[in-house]
Amino acid sequence: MARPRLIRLLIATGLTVGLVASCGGTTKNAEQSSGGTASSKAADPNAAMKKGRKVGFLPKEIDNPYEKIIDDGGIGAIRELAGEGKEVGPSDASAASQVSYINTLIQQKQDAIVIAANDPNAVAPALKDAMSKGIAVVTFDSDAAPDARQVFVNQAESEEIGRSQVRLVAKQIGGKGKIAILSATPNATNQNTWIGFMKDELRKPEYKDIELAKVAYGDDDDQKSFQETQGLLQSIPDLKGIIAPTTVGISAAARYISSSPYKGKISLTGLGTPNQMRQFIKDGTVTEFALWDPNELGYLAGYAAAALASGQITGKQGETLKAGKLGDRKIGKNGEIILGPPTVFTSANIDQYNF
Ligand code: RAM
Repeated sequence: MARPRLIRLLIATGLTVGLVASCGGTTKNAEQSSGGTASSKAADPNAAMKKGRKVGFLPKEIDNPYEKIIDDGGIGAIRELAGEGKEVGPSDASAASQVSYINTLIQQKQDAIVIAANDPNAVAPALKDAMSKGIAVVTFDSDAAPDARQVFVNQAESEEIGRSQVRLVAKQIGGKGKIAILSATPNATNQNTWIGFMKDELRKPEYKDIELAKVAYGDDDDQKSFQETQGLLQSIPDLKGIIAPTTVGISAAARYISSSPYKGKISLTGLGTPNQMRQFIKDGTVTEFALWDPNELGYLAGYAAAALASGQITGKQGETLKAGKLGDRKIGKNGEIILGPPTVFTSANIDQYNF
C-alpha cells in the first residue's frame, strides 16, 4: 500500500480524522458497567493474555461480506492469542435474532462476546446479562447502549464519517441539487449516528443549495437495497446524488445504476468494499467512495475482547489496549477505541486494495 499517496488523498478529500476517540456521551467507568466480574476489577496492564479464551463474534448478519471480513480478522486475532474464536449470527440484520444468539453464547460460557448491534437498546438486556455472568462484551461497527458493553471498537470517528460523506456527494454534484440517503436498517446505531452528522453538515451555508429529499432503508439486504434505489430514482426525477453509508447498500445501488439510463446522470457515493465496488469504479458508475480496513477492525475488536477477558483492561477511559500488530490504542471517552481514518477509493488507487 503506497502510504504517502494515500495520505495525500485523505488530506485532499478532507477525510483525515484523528486517531483519538471521539467526544461526547458519558464517561465510562467501572460503576457504569454491569458489575460483571470482568469489569468491576481494576485493570492490570501487566496481566498475561490468558490462553484458551473462547470468543463469539456476532455480526449484524452472517451473509454480509463486510461483516465476514471483520469476523475473520477477529478470529485471526484470537487464534494469535491461542484462543478459540467463532462467528455465529442471523441471516437478517435484526436485533431480535441477535438476542437468541447472545443467549446461546452465554449458555456456552464464552469468555467474550463481540457484537455489531442491530439496535442499541434491543440487545442491551441480553448483553448486560452476559456481563453480569463475567463475560466480556465488546461492540464493534455498530454500538449498543454504553452500559451494555465494556468497549466499543469504532472504525473511525463517527462525526468525521458522517460529515465526509456529505463533502464527497457535494463535490460530485457541484454543490447543488437533491440528494437521498440509502441507509441500512432503520435502527442501526452506526448509520443513524452518521446520518445525524450528515444532516448537521448539510445545515452549513455552503450546502444551502443541496436538499436532502429522502432517507430510504435497504435493511442491508441486497435485493431490498436494489429496489429502494430504483424507487428513489423513479420517485424523485431530479435527484442528483445518493449517499449509501452501507457496503450492502452502495453495491446494490451501483449495480442498479450501472445498467440503467441513470448511469452518468446520478452521483453515488458512500461506504463500500473495494472488491464489491471495483467494477463500478471501472465502468464509471461511481467515482469516489470510502471505507476502512474491516479485517483490522475485527483484529482490534478481537484484541479488546481478549484483553478484557484477561483483566488487562476494563474499558475505562485512559487505559491502553495492546493490540498486537496494530500497536497500542488508548481507550477514549465512553469506552471507545478508534481504528483510524478511512481511505477514499478512486480509479487511481482501487487496485491497490483486495478486500
Ligand atoms: C454495512 C453495514 C455495516 C457498516 C458498513 C459500512 O456492511 O451496515 O454496519 O459499517 O456497511
